[in-house]
Amino acid sequence: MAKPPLSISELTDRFGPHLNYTPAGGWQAQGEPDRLVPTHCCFCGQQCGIILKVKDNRVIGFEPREDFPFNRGKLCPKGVKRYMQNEHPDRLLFPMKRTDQGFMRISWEEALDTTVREIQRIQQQYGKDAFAMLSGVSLTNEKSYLIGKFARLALQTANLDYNGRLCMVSAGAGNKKAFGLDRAANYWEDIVLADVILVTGSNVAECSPITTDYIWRARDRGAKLIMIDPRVTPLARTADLHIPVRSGGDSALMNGILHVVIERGWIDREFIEQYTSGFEEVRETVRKYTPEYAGQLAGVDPALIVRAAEMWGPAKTSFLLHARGIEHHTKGVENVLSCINLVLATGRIGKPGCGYGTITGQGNGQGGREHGHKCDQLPGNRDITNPEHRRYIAEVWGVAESEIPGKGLSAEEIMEAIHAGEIRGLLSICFNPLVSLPDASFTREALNRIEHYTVIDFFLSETAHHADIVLPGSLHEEDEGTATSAEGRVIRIRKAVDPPGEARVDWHILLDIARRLGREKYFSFQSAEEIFNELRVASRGGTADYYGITYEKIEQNQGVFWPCPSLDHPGTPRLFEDRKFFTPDGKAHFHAVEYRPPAEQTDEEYPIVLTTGRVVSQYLSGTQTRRIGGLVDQYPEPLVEMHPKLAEKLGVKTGERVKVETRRGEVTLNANVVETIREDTVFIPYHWPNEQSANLLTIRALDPVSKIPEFKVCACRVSRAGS
Ligand SMILES: Nc1nc2c(c(=O)[nH]1)N[C@H]1C(S)=C(S)[C@@H](COP(=O)(O)OP(=O)(O)OC[C@H]3O[C@@H](n4cnc5c(=O)[nH]c(N)nc54)[C@H](O)[C@@H]3O)O[C@H]1N2
Ligand SMILES: Nc1nc2c(c(=O)[nH]1)N[C@H]1C(S)=C(S)[C@@H](COP(=O)(O)OP(=O)(O)OC[C@H]3O[C@@H](n4cnc5c(=O)[nH]c(N)nc54)[C@H](O)[C@@H]3O)O[C@H]1N2
Ligand code: SF4
Ligand SMILES: [Mo]
Repeated sequence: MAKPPLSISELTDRFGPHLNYTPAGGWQAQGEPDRLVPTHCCFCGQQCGIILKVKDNRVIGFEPREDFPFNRGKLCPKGVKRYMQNEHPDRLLFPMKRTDQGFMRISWEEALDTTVREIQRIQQQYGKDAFAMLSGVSLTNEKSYLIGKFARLALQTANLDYNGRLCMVSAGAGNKKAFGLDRAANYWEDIVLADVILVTGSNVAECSPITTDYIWRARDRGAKLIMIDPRVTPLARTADLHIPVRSGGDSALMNGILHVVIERGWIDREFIEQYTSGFEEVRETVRKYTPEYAGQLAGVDPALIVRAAEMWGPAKTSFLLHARGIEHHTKGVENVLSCINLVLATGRIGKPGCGYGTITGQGNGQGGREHGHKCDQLPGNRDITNPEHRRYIAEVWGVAESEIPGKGLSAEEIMEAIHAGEIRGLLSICFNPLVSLPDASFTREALNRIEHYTVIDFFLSETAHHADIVLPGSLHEEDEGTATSAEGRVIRIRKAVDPPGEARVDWHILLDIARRLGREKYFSFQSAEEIFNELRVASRGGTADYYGITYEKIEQNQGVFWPCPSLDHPGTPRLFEDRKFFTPDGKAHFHAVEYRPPAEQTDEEYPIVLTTGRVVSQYLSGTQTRRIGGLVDQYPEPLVEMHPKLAEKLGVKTGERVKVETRRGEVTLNANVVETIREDTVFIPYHWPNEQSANLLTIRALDPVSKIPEFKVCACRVSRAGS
């Protein structure tokens, strides 16, 4: 018997409200598209190619792009549903101000006037740096560049930072130290040619799903796969070797692997001598990291360390990939350097099938970390404290060098300064810190203290609830631009539709604020391409050199890999082929790394390791994906993953409530009892707000170099709820 039709509300729950259900039954045909717009997914750093189907200024559907060389027709569940944000009823359609009765619609005039008046009041009263800006790298390169310039020349504040501070900065700092340049060393085709692939701290199948395809293609050729993770993630279940490191043990573990590689003579002496520096110190340092000692520090069987060395050491080609699992630590930079040491010691970089890379996170996690919206950075990945770099950018911008503020506070430090009353005002775009910063109760306290807060977003995020003024910005497909993928490939994001209602293109809003601040002469851009052309010049001669990349060239070549220093340069898919590195002496640098414990270790009171991360169907703070019915269905609420032995001790089963407590706070969630996690560890995905927020538990401890928070390890206790 045919099932009765679902009610409208059931349909909306299941599929989201964008599809027009006709009471007569079935879906209303959306008709044939009048335009097809090739562009890219707005979510992760893989930047899969998609085609949006557009009819009457509405996105009515989409197809994956078969022609785009990275994903070749593949997409993950988020990519498939991304276009459902388009006509979502939660889209912000007009500016609003917060009143005692809730948010009230206001005019753009009033919204912008209030924002500018408050910026000026706060800066006059407390100084320029008392007004901060936070930004994000779901934004295009054009917007990232513009925001760097906007904060320095329109707001004239030093305090600009971005959400990549929670994401890419440990890798960035490690890459710069070792190679003098911050990008994956290879395009992903080199993964396919590797004989051994070592992946650490990355849940590839759920978080960079299309990378799985490259690893599988390598394995079809016989490649071996080593996965290092406290959980047996979906890809790890198929690995040749899985090492269940205890969160925080990575630098010891990598030192242990290198110890064995050196002892067995698997190093590349010629490469080390000619092209690197610092090896002797590393050799000295890892001498004591025997498999037994390293295994004890990392909480793993020493035999696994030996096995990993035996797989990596003699291989002819290899690829090492890592992600936030090793980077979200108070020693994130050291963890990254310990991985790079292994790659350099075996000399397997800059050749076909020989490579290294961090898997970037947000859509433009790569490009967004190059063009100057980091607190310590100017465009082209220049250093804001370097006088020569400052002079160059001052010239491009047409200002005196002294007009460019100095190094500002990093994202978490900005929140701490707001909490301390040192920063009084904030403008944020593309960042949801209440959900994504550690120690959410502290963040909430800070937001409650702020004197003025303006947000630019297309949905009312949890943080935006604290804003005084909300400005409706643009979705990915409502603006032109470029982004840079995990591979270092600069690609074109194309406009498909106009922003709905009174919503406006993000950068038009920034230009309007700059004009009202009396700084329009620095912001006369008429198009995204004009911004890009200035970015090209600003990046010229920097390590992230985009000068030779144009919109036309990107379109003709399915993307261009930077560095691309001149118009006739084809781009650089594989770095370091000429054995030249971008450090001052042209060599790759080893860095000796001693193991340090995490900021908070387990003890009698808090005996369990808490680690946090992601699930395939949700994205970051969830503002976008918690609004898409089909994705919510896949994983509707955060679960506490735990091993059956721990569950038995606590007397809980899957689906029963457990309380997880740390020194910062507590949450009560359902247990998910799985054999794929260490017995001493629990894992909670962080995509949910309020009482379901994993970040109520996490610790505000930062890496001293990169200033990334230690999301991946703190101490907790777990109990049956109500007991
Ligand atoms: N579905 C989905 N995909 C995404 C995102 C998303 O939110 N959802 N976000 C994007 C972004 S911005 C990012 S940054 C990436 C993140 O991508 P990943 O870094 O792959 O994702 P995470 O879940 O944060 O962490 C990865 C793994 O680290 C492990 N881990 C925890 N502690 C340690 C440790 O001490 N050592 C080691 N070796 N491993 C550890 C966890 O068990 C987890 O499996 O994903 C991108 N893609
Ligand atoms: N416990 C724990 N916490 C974590 C992590 C973890 O693993 N564990 N991971 C960290 C990592 S790696 C990351 S990257 C951060 C991410 O943390 P956030 O950056 O705070 O997360 P998003 O959800 O991307 O928030 C971005 C906001 O920008 C909006 N937005 C997206 N695109 C655009 C755009 O084009 N224009 C405008 N105007 N707005 C836009 C979205 O609607 C959303 O409200 O979270 C970090 N927090
Ligand atoms: S892998 Fe990333 S870019 Fe590709 S469809 Fe999924 S979320 Fe989008
Ligand atoms: Mo990230």
